Amino acid sequence: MTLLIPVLGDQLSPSLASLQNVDRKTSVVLLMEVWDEATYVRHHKKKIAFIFSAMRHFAGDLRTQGWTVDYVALDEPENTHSFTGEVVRAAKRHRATRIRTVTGSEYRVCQFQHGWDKKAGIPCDILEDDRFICSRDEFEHWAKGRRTLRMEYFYREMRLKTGLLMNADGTAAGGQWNFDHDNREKPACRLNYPSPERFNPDDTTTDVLKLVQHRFGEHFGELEPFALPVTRLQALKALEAFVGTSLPDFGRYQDAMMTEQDYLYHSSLSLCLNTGLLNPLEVCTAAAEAYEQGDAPINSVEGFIRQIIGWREYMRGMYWSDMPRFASRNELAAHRALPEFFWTGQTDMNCLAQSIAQTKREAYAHHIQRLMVLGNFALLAGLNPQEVSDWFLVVYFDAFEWVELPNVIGMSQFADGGKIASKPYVSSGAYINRMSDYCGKCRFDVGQKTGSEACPFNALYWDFLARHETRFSHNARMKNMYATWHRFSREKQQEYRSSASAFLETLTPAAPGWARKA
Ligand code: FAD
Ligand code: DLZ
Ligand code: SF4
Repeated sequence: MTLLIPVLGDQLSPSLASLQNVDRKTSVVLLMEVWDEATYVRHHKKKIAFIFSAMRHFAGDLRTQGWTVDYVALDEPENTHSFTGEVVRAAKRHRATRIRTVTGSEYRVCQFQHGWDKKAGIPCDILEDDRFICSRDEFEHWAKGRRTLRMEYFYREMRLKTGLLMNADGTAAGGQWNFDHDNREKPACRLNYPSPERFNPDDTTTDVLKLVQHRFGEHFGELEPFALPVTRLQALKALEAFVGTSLPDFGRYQDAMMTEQDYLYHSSLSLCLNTGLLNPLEVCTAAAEAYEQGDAPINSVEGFIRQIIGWREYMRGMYWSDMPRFASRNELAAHRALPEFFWTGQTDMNCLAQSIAQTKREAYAHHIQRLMVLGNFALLAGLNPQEVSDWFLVVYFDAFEWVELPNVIGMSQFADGGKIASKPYVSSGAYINRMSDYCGKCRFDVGQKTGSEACPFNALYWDFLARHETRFSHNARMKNMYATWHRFSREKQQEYRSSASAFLETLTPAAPGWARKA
């Protein structure tokens, strides 16, 4: 009897449920590089290289631990290039009598897994993914009967559940659940910024880089230099470096954006978390220990832990609560095509040009660049949320549908009608100017409100509010904005709206085929 254990590209954890309590001698672990996964959207070259290299290293680690690993490389002639095709082929090759797999993180992949038993003609056990802090059932239970599903309340439950940053008497460490009001600073220009721990490519990664350049050379983004962590050991080093150097200032500079400082005080650990090289609880425990030892302040540590046990877990729950409909939600009826500059980076709007150039170079932008520059622009301009979502899924090294979709469709584009965000994340140029150094080097003037020299965010902001007045004017958190809008004269309102229209007409739509094959 042979047990076949398919391990997917984001399941690279030694603690994976399917690898526990089985006899290694009668099991074969299957890892598959398949064309379908690398091209269902045309992922950033760095992202493909990261996943393939991490998969190959993980296979090596498993072999060292005594597992038999069947690794199907992309260029293997018999490769059918789909998960299902490879599972069926491997089941035959190894005369497998049973399949044991951990449920895929994405709806699309789960659909495939549910067909494996029939297609391979043997039973297939699909195990829960216990690398999350909150199971899907637990989230459903939390959500049941609640009128609104706000992250903050979910987060408090996760604090209680994990005991992270909790005092012995059950109160929150530091006397508050949330320290965000301390977290809005912009760093002085001449500070010495930390940079994340990076690693020279070894022979395995060098082979992968050649393969990706050869097979995916047309995909978006720059492949080299490539220095991402690709093993668990490297991921642990990156975590240690983050906790030692960036975590203490993570909180106060969390919302800041600086030219050529791609990471600022952010961890860039999302790719390690999302592929399983790091476990969310070990990352949070390392941060909590830094607080307990007096090495990092509470506002930083609480803010960081909230992102992981709060936002990350909450987004997963929200994704599963509304799939598959979530993917096609478009509550604000936004239909404008994604502009070409999202792919080329060629725009005079410096905040967007900087964020896109960095995305091309690193396959990374931090949260505020994603939310308040790129997402903000897309929402104000009324871009189609599915095209925006495809862009985000392609370009970031941490983009897997279960976390990308709720962040884009829900949090950023309000296309879920406000299930995730209590109000749309929109701002004029003033916010970007306050939190970044982008505006000083922009050809547009952030101080001008309308006209061809004015920062486009200014007119777009008021145009958005006017377009959606019926929906948002009764939102308590937006009353002040509408009060200001109504204080404007009719002529001024008209000027804003015409200025926004004139700007929107200058946008060139992207040619089809950038995100998905035309
Ligand atoms: P840090 O700032 O160091 O935060 C620590 C960790 O917290 C991250 O590594 C991540 O695991 C978690 N985290 C923080 N915010 C969120 C969030 N909103 N949702 C889920 N986890 C969060 N995150 C992804 O992992 N994949 C995506 O595809 C993705 N797409 C996004 C799209 C948009 C429009 C927005 C607004 C956010 C998106 N995020 C996504 C969330 C967040 O921007 C990234 O997790 C973060 O920028 C990753 O960088 P970091 O590791 O340096 O994060
Ligand atoms: C994103 C990705 C890519 C580019 N390639 C592969 C691959 O060849 N093999 C694999 O197992 N996984 C890959 N992935 C991740 C999957 O698309 C998907 O996100 C995960 O299986 C989770 O559902
Ligand atoms: Fe962006 Fe406007 Fe500032 Fe230019 S002026 S960088 S477009 S916010």
